[in-house]
Amino acid sequence: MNRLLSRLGAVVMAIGLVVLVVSQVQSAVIPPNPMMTGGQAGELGMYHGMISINPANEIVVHLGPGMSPAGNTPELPLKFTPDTHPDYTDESGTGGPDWTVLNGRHFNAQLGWIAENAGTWTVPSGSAVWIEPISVTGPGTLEVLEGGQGATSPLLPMDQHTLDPIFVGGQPWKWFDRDIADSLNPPFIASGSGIMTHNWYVTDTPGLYEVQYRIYVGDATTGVLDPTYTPAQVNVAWVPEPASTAIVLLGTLALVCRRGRNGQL
Ligand SMILES: [Cu+2]
Repeated sequence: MNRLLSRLGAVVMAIGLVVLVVSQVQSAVIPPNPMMTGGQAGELGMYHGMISINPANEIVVHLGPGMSPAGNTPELPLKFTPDTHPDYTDESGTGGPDWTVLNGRHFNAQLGWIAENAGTWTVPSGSAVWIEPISVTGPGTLEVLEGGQGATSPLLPMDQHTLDPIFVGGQPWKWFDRDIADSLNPPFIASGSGIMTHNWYVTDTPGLYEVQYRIYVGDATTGVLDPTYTPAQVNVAWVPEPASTAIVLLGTLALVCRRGRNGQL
């Protein structure tokens, strides 16, 4: 009887091990998404460019921290998650993104574009609000991959990210399309905070990156600027997380010392 029980125990343990291994293989590993994770490890908190248009047809953008379920108060510069993060999985089989594009790379998705005072302003039918990088500086290449839009958008629900490259060659990217907003159910007006989009900033060369954006109203298809609206400009910066910041600081110090010797300061 005892032998039977111990054999039974061994079989149960073996099944348990198989279940454990299979579940580990199948479990999704997704990056810390500041806009939807609720305190997931590595979640840095949202940082927003809050966009509105005032009665004088001027675009107004306020930069500031958004919600952080982990209790963080994010501020500029935003912090890249280092390339030592876990290997993320391809979720395209279940309708999600293929997160493997982030593996082995430094990335950040804290910056979200969001409507301020949604419902109190709009643009004409056929028009859209576009975001355009007019200056990008940094030690390497900064790629931007398209993230998910607000939960009320039929284009890109919050949990769906195309991860398509955007801003390629300085191209503008459409954030708010009047006619799509009008077709929303519930309508854009009722969504309160409006359409939120967090794109993914990715690089293989960590360091200080600064992007100057122009936010303007233009044709919803061509992106050609409508001069009856005054564009806004904002600057956003990214640096490595503190662990790797020391290396960058050392590099900067070395550069300052060298410049000092050369009399260039
Ligand atoms: Cu957000």
